[in-house]
Amino acid sequence: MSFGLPQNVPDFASTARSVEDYMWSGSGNTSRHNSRRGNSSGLPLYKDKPITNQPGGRSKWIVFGIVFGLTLFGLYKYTSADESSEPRKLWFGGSSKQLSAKARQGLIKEAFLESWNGYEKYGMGLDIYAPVSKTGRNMAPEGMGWIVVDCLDTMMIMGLDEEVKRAKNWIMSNLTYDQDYEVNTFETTIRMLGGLLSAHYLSNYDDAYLEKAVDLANRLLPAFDSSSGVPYASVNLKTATGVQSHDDMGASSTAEVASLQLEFKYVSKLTGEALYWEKAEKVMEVIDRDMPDNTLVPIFINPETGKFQGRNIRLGSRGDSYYEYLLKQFLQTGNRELVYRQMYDDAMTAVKKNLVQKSKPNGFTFVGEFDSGPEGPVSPKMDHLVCFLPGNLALGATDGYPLHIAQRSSWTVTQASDMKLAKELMKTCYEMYKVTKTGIAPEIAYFNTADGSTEDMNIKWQDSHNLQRPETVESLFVMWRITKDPIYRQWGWEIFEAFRKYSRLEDGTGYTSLESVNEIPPRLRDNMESFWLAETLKYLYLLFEEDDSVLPLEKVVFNTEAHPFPKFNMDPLFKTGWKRSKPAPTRKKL
Ligand code: DMJ
Repeated sequence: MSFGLPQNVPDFASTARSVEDYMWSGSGNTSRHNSRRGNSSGLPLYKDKPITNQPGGRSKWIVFGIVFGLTLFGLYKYTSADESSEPRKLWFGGSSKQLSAKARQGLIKEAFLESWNGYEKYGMGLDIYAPVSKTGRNMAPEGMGWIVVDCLDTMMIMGLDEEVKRAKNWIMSNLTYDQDYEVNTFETTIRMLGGLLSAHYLSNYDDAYLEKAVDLANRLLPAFDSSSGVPYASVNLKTATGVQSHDDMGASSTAEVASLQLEFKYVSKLTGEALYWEKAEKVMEVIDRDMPDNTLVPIFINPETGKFQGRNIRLGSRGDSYYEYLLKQFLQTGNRELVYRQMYDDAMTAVKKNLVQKSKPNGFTFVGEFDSGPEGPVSPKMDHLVCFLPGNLALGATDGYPLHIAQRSSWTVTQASDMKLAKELMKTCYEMYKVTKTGIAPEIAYFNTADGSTEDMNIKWQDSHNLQRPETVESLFVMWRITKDPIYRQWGWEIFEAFRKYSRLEDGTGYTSLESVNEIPPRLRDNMESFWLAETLKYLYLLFEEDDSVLPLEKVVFNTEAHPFPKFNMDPLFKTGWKRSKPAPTRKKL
């Protein structure tokens, strides 16, 4: 479990370098993101109200000048996020429509700072934080740095240098993985390993983060020591033993075993050690061997047999990021590993054929589920988690390039149909927010497909909570970058305004989850998920980033917890070590 110095420093092309240079050069650090500067020149307010020559004498002009000046100053204070982290009353009514993208970014950054400052003051270092009662607790005996590590790169992206320094200091002084504790393999990989790797990347390769990351990766590796190579749901970080799930008859979730690959392959690239790569890609080979003919996979897989378990198929919980990582594995290594592209394309074809449906009366496109296998009916249930899909489809159609550029090279029927579906689903995900009383989406919605329905979706009471999830704003960010259609920024802003109105604590010390999005005022649920800081606010912030060279989608891949990694060249050390077992038509029926 020892960490040696990286043997192979990645040969990132200048394209990826430019991202780091932007983040950390004089033009890319805090001052670059300083909304104070941006607002002073960027606010379009009053631009349509020129001062005209009217009667009234000099004193009238002086009074007007003072009032005008004070008004501008007031607006400037309202929208400048860097001035202080004190709570401030913000009106999100009609006037906010006038705000520039820069000003909006400032307000999103302010929401981040309120959340982080509250956490830092009342719960610094704790894994679970309850912002209403201002209490928290650890998961592992000495803590996992769950929130600190997960949100570190958001601070870097927002240019919060002082906060980054304090967070790094906490990590380096307090965080140890040498703990006799069982962690969830997937969550620890995407949040902690992913967070450390992207901090390493965005800090211009600060080895302190890499050293922690490799220590953690080594402690996670025993999770893959099952008979099949499919990882166990959990792993003990000290005793180096994988632990089978205590529920679900020992099965691991399909999304969980197939959403570790970006992280482990990047560790291989950074260290030059093939072991991480091999363990991660082996899982994909095992999945492919047992894949049913329609290429939609059940949400459980047994780590000992390597066989799928059960007949539940969905793109929501336990299924979601399997489909996301099929595409992103292909993108991460520069479109070289065609096997993942094929698996992704097959899966999307099957999703369109089997699970995509229209609601009544307004014809919203949604993705349903199979509760009992492909022969059974499609359940019209859609988790908010599925809202990663519009962005993912757009990413797959364009490889992350702007749409007009992607369309210039060969633009196939499949690409066009993926893009169309992306737009339709994006609208549906937005509607999941609009239909509720708070304007915030529930965890799950049920769509109506019967003639005569008066509403497109129903939200059951038990599904009406909100955990500050990121998927819709994640997709909005991707859709904006790819299409440049301003509607996606507008929708993202409305969603932010709703969070600002209903999830924010009145004393300005943070944001929290809700018991029901259909209750006014909503009862607060006393928990802030780490992905609020790591994903939701990061994607919202990037949605209003004016400079497209900040984390460009054609050059970076975001892991499923919104941690950006650079795309990289596999040569000379790595290659795809397996081939697909059979073409789709000759596969078994589920
Ligand atoms: C995050 O941990 C990740 O985005 C994961 O893929 C799904 N669940 C949460 C956010 O909702």
